Amino acid sequence: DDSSIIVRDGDAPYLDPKKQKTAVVAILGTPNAGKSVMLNYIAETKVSAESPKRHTTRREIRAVLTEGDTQLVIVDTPGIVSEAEQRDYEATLTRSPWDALTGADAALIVIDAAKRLYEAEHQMINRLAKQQQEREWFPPLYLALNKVDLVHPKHKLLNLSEHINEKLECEMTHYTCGVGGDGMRDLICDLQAEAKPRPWLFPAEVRSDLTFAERVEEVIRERIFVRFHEEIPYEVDQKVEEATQHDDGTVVIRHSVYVNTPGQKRIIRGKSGLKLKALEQDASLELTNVIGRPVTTVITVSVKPQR
Ligand SMILES: Nc1nc2c(ncn2[C@@H]2O[C@H](COP(=O)(O)OP(=O)(O)OP(=O)(O)O)[C@@H](O)[C@H]2O)c(=O)[nH]1
Ligand SMILES: [Mg+2]
Repeated sequence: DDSSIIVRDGDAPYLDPKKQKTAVVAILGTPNAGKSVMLNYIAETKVSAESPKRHTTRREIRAVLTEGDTQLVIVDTPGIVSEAEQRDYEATLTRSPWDALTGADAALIVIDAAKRLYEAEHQMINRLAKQQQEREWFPPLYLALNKVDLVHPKHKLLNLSEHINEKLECEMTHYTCGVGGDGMRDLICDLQAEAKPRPWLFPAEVRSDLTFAERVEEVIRERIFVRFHEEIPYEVDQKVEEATQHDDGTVVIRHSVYVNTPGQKRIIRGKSGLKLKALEQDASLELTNVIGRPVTTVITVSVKPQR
């Protein structure tokens, strides 16, 4: 039973619910824009898997930051794709990324400023603009032009900002580097200012809406996305079998990974099981950071039973 192991990654004092303020912020953007990196930066810990591959995030994940009287609940979403791709892609998701706007106090639109705008970005911006014009109330939009570290010369950012702001009414445009943190504090302050007097949705010390097992899975999923290619990261099923905390504080996690074919199993194990060993070490390191205690991860790979 892993319920006794609590991920303690925040420490905020008690506050009378009548004095509490809350803002729910949906993050929207095309695949690979850096949404999950931004969410993890705000949460100050790894909540959502981040990787260089498109479609790393497949479902909504909430991260929580409670500072002073204000709780920010940031909703990570799967990337928004072009209309041509949308039908097939959204069929693989339980919820459309757009659904996150419902009930949000604000939306954070993340754009990869280091590449040009493609069909998916144009269509996303146009759809937001249309909804903004048509609806009586639409959540205030904050624009993050992300990956500024990769943009040279910097005046390109102003052109991009002007272009988007002509179409979309944004409260503020931020220039951010999600990996380095540039521009992130100002952005967080703006989002906190959207908080309304309302009891917090999560206890102050909680950093996400994921269970312990889900957080472990998300970290291991990320390491699989980073280390394995083609269809493999998209096809694995995962299960935390057991998490045991020893008297000395160390945690041992037994984790199963299921793949579709014996070939995929061979790739994940690698020659003499070396790839799997590296994955275990990598996951252990990352989980040690997240849980704040030394973690040993043992991963078993099996082929899914054929129907
Ligand atoms: N150089 C640079 N890289 C960044 C920045 N932000 C994110 N990245 C990288 O961009 C890649 C994608 O980041 P994610 O946060 O996983 O992207 P995402 O928008 O969540 O993507 P999906 O979940 O697939 O929709 C990762 O390799 C990140 O390290 C940034 O500010 N600068
Ligand atoms: Mg993501």
